Amino acid sequence: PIIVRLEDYRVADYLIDKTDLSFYLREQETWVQAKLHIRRNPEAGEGLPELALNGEQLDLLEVKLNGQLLPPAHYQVDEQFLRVQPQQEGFVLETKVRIYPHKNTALEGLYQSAAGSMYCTQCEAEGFRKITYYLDRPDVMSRFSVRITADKARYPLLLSNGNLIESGNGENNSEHFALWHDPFPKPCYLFALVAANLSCAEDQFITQSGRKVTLRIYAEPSYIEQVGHAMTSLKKAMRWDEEVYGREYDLDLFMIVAVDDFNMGAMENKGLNIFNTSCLLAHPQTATDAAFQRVEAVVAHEYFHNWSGNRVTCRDWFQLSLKEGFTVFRDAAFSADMNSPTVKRIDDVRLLRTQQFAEDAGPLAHPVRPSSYMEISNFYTLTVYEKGAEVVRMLHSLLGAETFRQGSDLYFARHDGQAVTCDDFVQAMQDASGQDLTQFKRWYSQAGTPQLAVRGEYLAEEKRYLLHFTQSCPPTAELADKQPFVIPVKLALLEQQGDELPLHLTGEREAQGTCRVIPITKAVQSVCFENISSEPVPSLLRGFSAPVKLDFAYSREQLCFLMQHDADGFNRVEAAQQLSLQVLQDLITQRQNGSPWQLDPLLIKALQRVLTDNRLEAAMVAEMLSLPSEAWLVERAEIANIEAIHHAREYARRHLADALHPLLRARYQQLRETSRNTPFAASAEHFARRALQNTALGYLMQTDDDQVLAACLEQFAQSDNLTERLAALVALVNSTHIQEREQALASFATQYQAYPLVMDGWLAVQASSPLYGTLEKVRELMRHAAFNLNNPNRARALIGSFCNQNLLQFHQADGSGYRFLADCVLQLDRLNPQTAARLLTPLTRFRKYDEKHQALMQSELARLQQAHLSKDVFELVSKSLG
Ligand code: BAL
Ligand code: ZN
Repeated sequence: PIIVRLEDYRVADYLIDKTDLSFYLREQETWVQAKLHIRRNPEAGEGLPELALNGEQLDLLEVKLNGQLLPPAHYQVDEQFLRVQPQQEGFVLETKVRIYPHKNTALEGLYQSAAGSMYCTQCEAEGFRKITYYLDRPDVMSRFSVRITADKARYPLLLSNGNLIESGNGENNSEHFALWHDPFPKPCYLFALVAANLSCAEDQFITQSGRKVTLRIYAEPSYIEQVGHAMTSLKKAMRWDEEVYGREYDLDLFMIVAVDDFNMGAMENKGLNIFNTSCLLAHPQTATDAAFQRVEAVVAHEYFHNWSGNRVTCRDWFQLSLKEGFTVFRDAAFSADMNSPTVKRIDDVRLLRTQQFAEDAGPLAHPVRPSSYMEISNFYTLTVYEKGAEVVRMLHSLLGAETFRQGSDLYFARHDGQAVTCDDFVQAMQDASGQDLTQFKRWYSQAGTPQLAVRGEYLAEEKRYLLHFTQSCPPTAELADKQPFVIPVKLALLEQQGDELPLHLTGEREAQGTCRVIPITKAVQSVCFENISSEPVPSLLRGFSAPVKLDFAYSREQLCFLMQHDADGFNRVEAAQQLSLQVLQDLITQRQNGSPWQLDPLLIKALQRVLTDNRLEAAMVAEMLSLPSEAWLVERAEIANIEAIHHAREYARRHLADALHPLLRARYQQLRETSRNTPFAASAEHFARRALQNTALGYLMQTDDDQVLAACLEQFAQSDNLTERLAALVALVNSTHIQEREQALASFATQYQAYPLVMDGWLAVQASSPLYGTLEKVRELMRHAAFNLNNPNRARALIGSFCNQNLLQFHQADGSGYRFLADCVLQLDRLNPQTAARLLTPLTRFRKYDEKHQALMQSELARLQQAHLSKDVFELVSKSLG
């Protein structure tokens, strides 16, 4: 495959001012006619070069130039391009092609979902070229008119972007048509089409300038009862974007369509978002609290793209983080405002630290703005999205909220209607703030997770406290020697009572507040605080103010102190996590050395205090009680011994459960009682209650207490919501109560067989269970009616959960888990390369394991390399093997 490089970027030779498309959707084939009003790009230089339109998997039927049929000798067509030699600066090119949406299992371009009951599209990044010949690149923006003709009875609903201009009967009586026009020029990756028979939920929104916008969410009739939360979320997001960013919606109609078969979570097509049902449907009985929060976040994310992505888009795909990093940052701030900001931040940092840090440390590490790719679909990564959002978040911290808003206003005003770069975004922030952000931009070009080592030094006689910072960043494929980053460190100093000290830096006239953001810009840098009368405990990197690995040698007593006193909620929980991490690392070493278990009683005491502190919010208690995940323990290890990690963590859970039993039980009973007597609500308070209740239940089920089993069964049978029911099921599946477990699994399957998304949970629970989700069980479930390899959600729920959540079984010493994944990837690659490539991730993380495991993982990658692979999987395999 060809490697595409950022340095080779050139402006397009031609532009397409107007795009008129006609679709004829017929049973076994679809015809697409395109009429493109093309002109020479004045920025591209002299002369009339050849026009090369992208096109893949298209049967070309006809080409016309300025209305004249072009004989085949006057154009060239191959598997990737249609080439024509223009004779004028401006001309009209028409093509007619035939495509086969019913055979499209890759779910890119135009395809049929839900067993053929609907047509839908996914064009980002390069799916449009599978629909018609076009300049499929984001810097070519065009005004689209789209005419769709299809069978009236089967597809009564015909949708595209923008406004409906006309509709009526087709030439053929059984058919009808709709004509849509989108007044906003857009790149073709934002094109969308839907033809289906769906129900609709309708609402409206009055914008800040008083315009009425009609809101429609379309879903299968059996799903329509589950879209209310999405609609509420949409209206909240529209209001929030006006209030926080001054962004108003710009069309009279905003539509969302839910589809079953979708590679991504959702897609921000102009005026016509298409959503994976997993990110749109939410009803208490069929969606967990996590799903409620995901729906709210993704609905907002796609809506926010209308400005950060659509009105201002990317010049090329290397700039993907321009829209994704910024939009993830925006949706995270929205979710924080709608729910608990601390919990939201903890969740985001957890994902970043386990998954993105692992990506940064593996063979697929790449900068937030990558410099080359074979297949752009492989770059919809945690680095581009999550680390990209952290980069924007750091700008927000460094500039302050007000100046950041001025920068964002300037960015939107300056670039509205344009396709721009990450540099343009930073430039707007620089111009608005007057701060030189040249060094800051290294975050976009250097991959790898920086390490930030910090040492405190107290000078009693001088009443000074110094913090010595040393930053470094491991080499990655694109760059060995990294230049220092700008690392904003938000910090406070706590005196012995736990109060924050005034922060007076040497050289300043007076103290400025008690919590500050200090930019660390050099490889080695010290910061000195004046008037410190006794040695403080620093609260560093508050709210995780930079995506770095912080290393400060906290004693366990200091961590207990921070757990009790830190005013920063994130760091308070972080202290608990760091304490648990230290204790677990002791246990892992004990397991590896064959020495007896010795769990540091300090952790028990600290958690007892957490459970008895009545002022502590339930959400905080739940977070502090949760032990670091196996994935995080892997990330923290030099060489991860999964067996030791798993058993050490299980030992800690059992030991803590016994030690905290009375407190956990009392708390559980009280919370379950409240849940029983309170109707479900999707609110932060309810999420927190259920989180703590379920955490307590998880611990309690580690103990031999028949009353706990009874309580678990009661919760499973009587809860009014899926969060409680599923948590009880997880506890049962991971218990030794075989009969109860089997009964629960069977009754769950009967109850929810008509709800594929709930059955995904059922598959995932079994695949994730180290006791139960053995490989044989997973293979058996692949033959279950609830599973279907063609559907990405099912593949992720079963295969993805086994390989990512069930580390003990996946990393079995005989390599059977690795072989299983490689087999699945091979099979899926023939159907859906994007999803196959995504599933492969765990095999690419081999660097973390011992030689034996590494060899087994690499031999599966090598086996894959011998096969006929898609570009997607080939790129990951070849880069992993180096
Ligand atoms: N643009 C692809 C899906 C998303 O990030 O919104
Ligand atoms: Zn996005």
